[in-house]
Amino acid sequence: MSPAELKRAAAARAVALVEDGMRLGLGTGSTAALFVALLGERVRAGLTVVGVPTSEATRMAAEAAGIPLTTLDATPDLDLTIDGADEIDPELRLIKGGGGALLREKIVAAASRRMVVIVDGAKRVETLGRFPLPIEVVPFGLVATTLAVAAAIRSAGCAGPLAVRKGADGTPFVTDGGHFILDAGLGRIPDPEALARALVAVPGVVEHGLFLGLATGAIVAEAADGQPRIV
Ligand code: ABF
Repeated sequence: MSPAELKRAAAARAVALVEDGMRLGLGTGSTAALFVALLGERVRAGLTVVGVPTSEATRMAAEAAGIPLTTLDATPDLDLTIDGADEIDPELRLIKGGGGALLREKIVAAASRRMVVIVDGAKRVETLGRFPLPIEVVPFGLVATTLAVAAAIRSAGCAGPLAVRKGADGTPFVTDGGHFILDAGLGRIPDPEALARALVAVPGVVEHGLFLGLATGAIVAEAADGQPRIV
């Protein structure tokens, strides 16, 4: 059973959570894209919802799927956000931002009464950190900010390489907000809350990919006897 099949199973289960009239946060990434496509089918069959996309990519996908969209300014109070993740631990703490959309994803998740994460079982970890932690920073003063981020990481008991994310053309990847991303290969984050506090204290850090206390539920699809099983 491929990761794509498992992602689709998780996305399908999430679509069943959507009720008529809901204001939805629409996540980013391949799993969230499957959710958007399936939600579009229900909208075309008569479901009434309105969505706030977490990225330009998701905005385009939702428009193509026929999902009515609004902005967070017009609809600042959302009922439910469905989004993917790069890692999830047993306390529903997440690493997100592998797709580069962590800033809008976090703003939208924080504006939602519920945030349900959709992932395949490979994303489940006991301790966060195997996936490099994305840290969004302003381009101004990049070297100074990188040094300060490295010190913050050490202060939280973590260690590992820190690299500016590059695009396919070798230039820095630029987020929807016009920022750069530092990817921190930490291996293990023993105290995510301490690391989050240390990172937000660094001038130049816009946001980081630790989503703590935001997810209210998770739909994890694992393979069991060749069939997806939701746990
Ligand atoms: C977004 O997409 C990101 O926060 C996360 O980095 C990524 C997960 O991607 P996928 O669903 O493609 O594995 O949710």
